[in-house]
Amino acid sequence: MGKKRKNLIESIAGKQLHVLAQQLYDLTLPEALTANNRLERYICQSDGLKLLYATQRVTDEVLDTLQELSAECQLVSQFQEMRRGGIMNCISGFESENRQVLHTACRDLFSDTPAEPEATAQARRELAKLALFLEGIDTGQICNAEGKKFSTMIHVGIGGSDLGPRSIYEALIPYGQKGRQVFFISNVDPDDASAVLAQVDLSTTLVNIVSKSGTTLETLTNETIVRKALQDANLDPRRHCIAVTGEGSPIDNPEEYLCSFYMYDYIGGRYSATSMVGVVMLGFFLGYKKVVEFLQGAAEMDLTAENPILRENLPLLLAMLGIWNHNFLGSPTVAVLPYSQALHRFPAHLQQCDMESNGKSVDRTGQPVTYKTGPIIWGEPGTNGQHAFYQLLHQGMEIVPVEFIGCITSQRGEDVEVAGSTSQQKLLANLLAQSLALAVGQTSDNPNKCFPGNRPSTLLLIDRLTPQTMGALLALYEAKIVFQGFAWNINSFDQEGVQLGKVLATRFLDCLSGRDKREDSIQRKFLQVALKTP
Ligand code: G6Q
Repeated sequence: MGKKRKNLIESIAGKQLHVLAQQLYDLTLPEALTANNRLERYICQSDGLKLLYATQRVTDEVLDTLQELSAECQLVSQFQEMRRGGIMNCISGFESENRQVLHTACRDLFSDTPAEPEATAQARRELAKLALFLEGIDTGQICNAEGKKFSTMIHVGIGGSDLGPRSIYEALIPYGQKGRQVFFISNVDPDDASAVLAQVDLSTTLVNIVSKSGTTLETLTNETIVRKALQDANLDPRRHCIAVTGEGSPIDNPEEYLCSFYMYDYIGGRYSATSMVGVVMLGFFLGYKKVVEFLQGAAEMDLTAENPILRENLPLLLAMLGIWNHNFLGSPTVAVLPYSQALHRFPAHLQQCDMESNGKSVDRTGQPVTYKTGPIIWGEPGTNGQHAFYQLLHQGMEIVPVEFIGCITSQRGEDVEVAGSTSQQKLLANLLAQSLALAVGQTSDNPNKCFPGNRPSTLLLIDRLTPQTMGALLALYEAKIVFQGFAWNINSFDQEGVQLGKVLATRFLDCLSGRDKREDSIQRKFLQVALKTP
C-alpha cells in the first residue's frame, strides 16, 4: 500500500502561492533589484557553487511560502528516504519497476556511516576493481597483443549510458591525462560509428560497451560494428572490449570482455553518471584521483540537499524557484544557458535527466495529475545563444525562465586582452548583462525597442570548473529534478513513455526484413508512403 503524499496543489502553501502569484504584478524587478539589499540577500552558496536569485520574480513572502510547500510535501524527508534505500521508483497499486533509487550511494564514500551501506559497499567494490584496472593500464600490465599501452577509449552507449558521461567528459577535457583520448558512439546511424572508427588507431584502443540492460538495440549494433572493425584489423576483440552492465545481463559475459564492471538495478540510466557507467571512462581519461574528487563534489551536494532550510539548500531552492515559475507563473519551458564552452553538452544531459524523469502525467498512485509536471528543458552555451534565440527571450510572447551558469575563472587560464578586456571578462560581462537585461528591460518611444523586463533568471556561479565542482553541479541538478518530482508526486525514476516507440520500431524492422509479411498492416502502409517500399 503506497503512502499518501501531498502534491503541491493539495497543500495549503500551494493554494497560498496561487494567491501570491496573482498579487505579484506589484513586483517590478527594476525597482526591487536595488531595494532592501535584495542582490546581497538573495544568494545561496554551497559546495563551490553560488546561486544569485535576486532576478527571480519572488518576494520574501513567496520564498517563505515555498519553504512551507517543501515542508508540507515532505520534500527533504523524501530525499532522505531515497538516499537510505526507500522504494521510490514505484506506482502503488499498479505494476511498476518497484525499486530503490540509489545513485547517491555511488558517491557516498566519504563517510564512515553511509546512508545505505549495502549499496555503498557495492560501489566501493566496483571502484576498487576500477582502481586495479586503471593501474594495469598505466603500468602497461594490461596492454595490447604487441605489448603497447592503451591510449584511446571508445565509449559505446546511448541515453543515460551516454549523455551524462559525455557531457562530463567534455566539461573536464583540460584535466585529462597526457596522451589519453576518448571518443563516443551512440547513434544507430552508421555514420556515427564510421566517423569515430576513421579517427582512431584500434590497436591501442579500449572499447567500453556501456549498457545497463545489455539489450539496447543501438548499443549492441554499434558493438558489433566495432568488434568487426577490430577483427578486420586482426585484433582480438576480447583483448580490447570491456563492459559496464547490470549483473547477469546478456552482455555480462567474462569470456567476451577483457574486464566487466557492474551497475545495479537501483541506479536509473539518466542518474548513472557517477556509477561505473560514467566513472570507467572518466577514470581512464582523468585518472583515479580526479575521479574521486568528482565523486566527492557530488557527495557534498547530496548532503546539502538534506538541509530542510530552503534558502540554504541549493538544489531545493533551484527546484522550488522552478516550480514557482512553472506552476504558479505559468512558464512552460526552462532554458539552461551555460556561459562556459566546457558545459556545451550539459543542457543535453539535463534535457534527458529532467524530461525523462518528470515528463509524466500520472501520480504515484496511478491517478492522472491535474497540474503541470515537468517543463520543457532546452539550452545552448552563451554567448553563442545570444546571436541565435535570445530575441525571443527578451521580446517574445513566451516568458522563458533562464538558469544561467557561469565560471569566474576560465579552465585553461589562457587568455588575451583585446580592446581593453580579456575574453573571460567579455564572457562574464555578457552573462551579467543578459540576466540584468531580462530583469530590468528598457523603455523607449519606439515600441520595437521596448524590452518588457521582469523576466526571471538565476545565475549559478562556479569559481572554476574542476572535477569536484563538476560533481557538485551534476548532483545539484539531479537533486533539483528529484525534488520537483516529489512536489508533483510523480515517479521520476521510470520511463514508460519511451517504450511504445521502441515496440513500433521493431514492428517496422520486421516489415522491412520480411519477417512480417502482412500486406495490410499500418506499418506496411506507412513504409510504402514514406520510403516507397513495396
Ligand atoms: C535512462 C533511460 C535510458 C537508458 C538507455 C540505455 O534513464 O533508461 O536513456 O539509459 O536506453 O539503456 P542501457 O544502458 O540499458 O543500454
